[in-house]
Amino acid sequence: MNPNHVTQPASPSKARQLRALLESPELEFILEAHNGISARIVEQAGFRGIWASGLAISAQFGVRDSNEASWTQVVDMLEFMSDVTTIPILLDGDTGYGNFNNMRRLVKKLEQRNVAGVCIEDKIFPKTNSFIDGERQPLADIDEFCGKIKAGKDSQTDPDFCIVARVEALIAGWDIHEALRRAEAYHAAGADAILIHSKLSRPDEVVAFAKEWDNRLPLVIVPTKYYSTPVEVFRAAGVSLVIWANHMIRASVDAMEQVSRHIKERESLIQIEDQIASVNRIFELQGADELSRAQERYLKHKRAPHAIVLAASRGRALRELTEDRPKVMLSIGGKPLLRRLVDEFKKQSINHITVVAGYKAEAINVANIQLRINADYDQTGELASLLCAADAFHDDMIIMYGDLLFRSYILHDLLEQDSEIVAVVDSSLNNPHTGHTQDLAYCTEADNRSIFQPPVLLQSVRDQPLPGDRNPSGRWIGMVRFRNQGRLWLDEALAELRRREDFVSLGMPELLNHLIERGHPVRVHYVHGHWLDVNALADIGRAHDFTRGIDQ
Ligand code: SPV
Ligand code: MG
Repeated sequence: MNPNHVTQPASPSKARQLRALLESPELEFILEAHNGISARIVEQAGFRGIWASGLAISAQFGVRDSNEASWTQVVDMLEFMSDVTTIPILLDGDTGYGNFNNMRRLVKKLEQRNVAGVCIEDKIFPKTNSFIDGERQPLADIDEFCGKIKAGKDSQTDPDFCIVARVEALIAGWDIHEALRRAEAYHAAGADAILIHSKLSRPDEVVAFAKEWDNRLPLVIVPTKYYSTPVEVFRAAGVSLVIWANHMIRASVDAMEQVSRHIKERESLIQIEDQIASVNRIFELQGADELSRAQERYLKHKRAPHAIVLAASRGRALRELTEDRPKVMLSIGGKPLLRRLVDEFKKQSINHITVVAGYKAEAINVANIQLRINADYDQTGELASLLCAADAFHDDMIIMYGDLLFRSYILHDLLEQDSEIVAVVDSSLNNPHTGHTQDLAYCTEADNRSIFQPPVLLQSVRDQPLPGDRNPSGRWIGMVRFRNQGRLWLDEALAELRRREDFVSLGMPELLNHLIERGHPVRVHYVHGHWLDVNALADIGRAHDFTRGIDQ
């Protein structure tokens, strides 16, 4: 047989799994859960089934176990529980929430939510928990209850869906004969299993019932009151399934009471932090990993670039304004330059932002950035700073000077370009909003300011005009994007430039020129004004005006 054609058997349906638990010759156990997270915990603990307890679900809603929560609210909760688990859920369906007709609709809705079965008890709607005045609770008319079982069985579409008939005769103070009479009637009506309930602290009546019942149908028990009985006793009595019915809700209530009291009294989290589940554990239970994997798979094409911001210099020309902070922490229009830059990145969904700081790095307190430090900032240039962020290099990244202010569309439009390297060049050489940068850009074509401009390549970036009568086409604004192959060219260029003796004095223009000399195309993305950089005192006023324009 071709091994490639060996298929894994599909895992059995949840209803089939529940049926297998009920019908297996072994003693099986299921544990209560009351919401999505507790259901997940029960499955992860190794249980092969979940008891969706009426007591626990009503308790987690903060209401009584007296049908105060509507049945649709219960079913909504079951949907969450069912969606996050692979093991079967047996719903504690109280009395079926009404008559035979309500039971039909309940079964239909449970099957739609992949709930494996329902247990209904022979009491009257609205019911009360069996442990509250159980002996005073009237039992259902046997024929009426049998009709409900039949209606449920007739409306299920999956033959494995299970209906467990719960006999409350012992709870209500009747004897074992009444319990047996009812169990037999429910059996005849089509029930898949009988749950015999007892509120005694010893298992005697349950064991006596089991003996008489003699496995005519699988037998289910709930040893909440006779909890000290060793399970061997149940095994010997031929019980099929034990329901640990309320222990997750009780455990969580106890934990929540202790923690809330502690935090209230101490006004501190220090003692408590290690005693409770970590936030990461919560993420784990929510399946955060699966979402990350799905994002990798489905959002790949949208993966946002990383950003690297060069922000190591003091900005000496700004004099005392930068005495206690680097230039990027100057407040312009009420916000530090770097905060503005980070906001611009975030607007474009760029959340991985690495800032290379140097001068007064400790004064940088902008959230959502990763900081790298160029300790030699006053002896070195931009490329040395760039190398400090080499660990954050990415196959799609924007490198930018930290003192830039620009309108959002500039970065947005840069992200629309799909070349390997794209440099943003401002063609408005006389732009009054432009600072004194001398990064003059010589390009293969001037900006014709039309959308039909053929591709333009950068030829060089200079801080002085070239001799002769050739005019620069604009200024490189200090923003460049490297993608895919472009990132590899960047790595290679940096490795080569590093070997130069004057490496420590090199800046970004030398890097661009080196790439061009190596024959790598650096595409030009033209803009026309709408940006400035802050280099000198005179720029500050302009920067304030500029931000007034964009903050409105
Ligand atoms: C429940 O868990 O809601 C039950 C079992 O019905 S008991 O509370 O023991 O009646
Ligand atoms: Mg109940």
